[in-house]
Amino acid sequence: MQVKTFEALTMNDAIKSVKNEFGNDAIILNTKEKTIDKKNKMYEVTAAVPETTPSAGASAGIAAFKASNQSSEISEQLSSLDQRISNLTDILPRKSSINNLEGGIEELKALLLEALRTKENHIISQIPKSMTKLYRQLSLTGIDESELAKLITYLKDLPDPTENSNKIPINMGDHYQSQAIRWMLKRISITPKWTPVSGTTKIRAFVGPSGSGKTSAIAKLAANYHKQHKAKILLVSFDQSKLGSNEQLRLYAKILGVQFETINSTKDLEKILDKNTDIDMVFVDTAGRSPKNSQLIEELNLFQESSLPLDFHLVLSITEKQAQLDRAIRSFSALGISSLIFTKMDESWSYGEIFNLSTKWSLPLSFFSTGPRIPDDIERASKERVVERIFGL
Ligand SMILES: Nc1nc2c(ncn2[C@@H]2O[C@H](COP(=O)(O)OP(=O)(O)OP(=O)(O)O)[C@@H](O)[C@H]2O)c(=O)[nH]1
Ligand SMILES: [Mg+2]
Repeated sequence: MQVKTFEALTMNDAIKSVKNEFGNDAIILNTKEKTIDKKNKMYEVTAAVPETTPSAGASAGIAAFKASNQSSEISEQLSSLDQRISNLTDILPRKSSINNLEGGIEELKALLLEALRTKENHIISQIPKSMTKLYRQLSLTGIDESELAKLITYLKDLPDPTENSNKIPINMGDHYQSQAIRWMLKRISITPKWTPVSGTTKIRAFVGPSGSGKTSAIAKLAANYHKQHKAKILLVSFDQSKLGSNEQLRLYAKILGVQFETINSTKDLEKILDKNTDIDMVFVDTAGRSPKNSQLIEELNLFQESSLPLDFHLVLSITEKQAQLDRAIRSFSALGISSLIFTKMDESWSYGEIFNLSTKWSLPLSFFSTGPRIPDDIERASKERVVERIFGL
């Protein structure tokens, strides 16, 4: 209970003050008349009000009541919000569990790496010490695990060279390297030379992913066969992919002084060859096709339907990842690939992919492009060159 004494010059004013401050529930406890001087008097009213009752006048009381009502609504809403938030935090992973998860992933990574290391160490531990340098070197140059496993088995099965060495010391590391080179040489296949035969027209279409070096390779080969073999060359562009896409080859043909034609169909080529029966070699340049777009690759099938004796040669840049190159071979193999041409050999550090892919797909190698210069930067593929690059000889 709150008790207070109110003073006023009239009793009425004193009661009003009580009502204003304590409201209608105020209880008058006492009234007193006080003489100030001869003329003036003061009235004192002592009133009390319960603690819960609104503590101001009527309007203040209503306002206070409303405010208390609103605040109870707000506090209800707040508590439901609180509940929802606490439900959400129950569902959401706590920081500690995220930390645990991250820790778990790190642990898994470490385990995986450890497993890989153990696997490699296991393979290495299984092979004689004199073979480990060779294993690591070939692994670094990109030779596939499965090929390496085959090589190691082959090397292990070889007769011990020290038995017939007449006590002359043998460097086993060198021995295994030369045996590995022989093993590789046997497994790489190279196309027969593209020697022009007079009276026959050989048509070769260069296909491959965009920018792999098809047009450049054709220009280089045309220049070389034209100059060195005096072959009658026809350069054909079957590339309507973009405006002016034929122009690059047209220009090369002009510089080299060889015939150039553009075609839109195999019929066009048949007509051109009917009129030019003395042509020895035809190089057909095609638009770059993404291995992802099988429809574009299938378009080239129309060459199969014609009676023209045409071979497809897949031009691949060695700077691409092996998975990408593998995908390209898979996609273009529907055409029936006769050989692989690897370009940008000057821009790569690892050559194991050449061995992996040609052996995996049993595809012979025909040419290596060793730089951008036309006509110099091209060479006929050879087993020795592959091995030389792989072993860094
Ligand atoms: N460093 C290097 N660059 C090369 C080699 N071969 C081609 N190039 C460059 O690669 C780029 C593309 O060569 P192109 O011959 O136009 O390739 P493409 O396959 O005909 O390209 P698209 O017709 O667009 O599919 C050019 O800048 C060439 O100079 C090579 O062996 N080494
Ligand atoms: Mg091109």
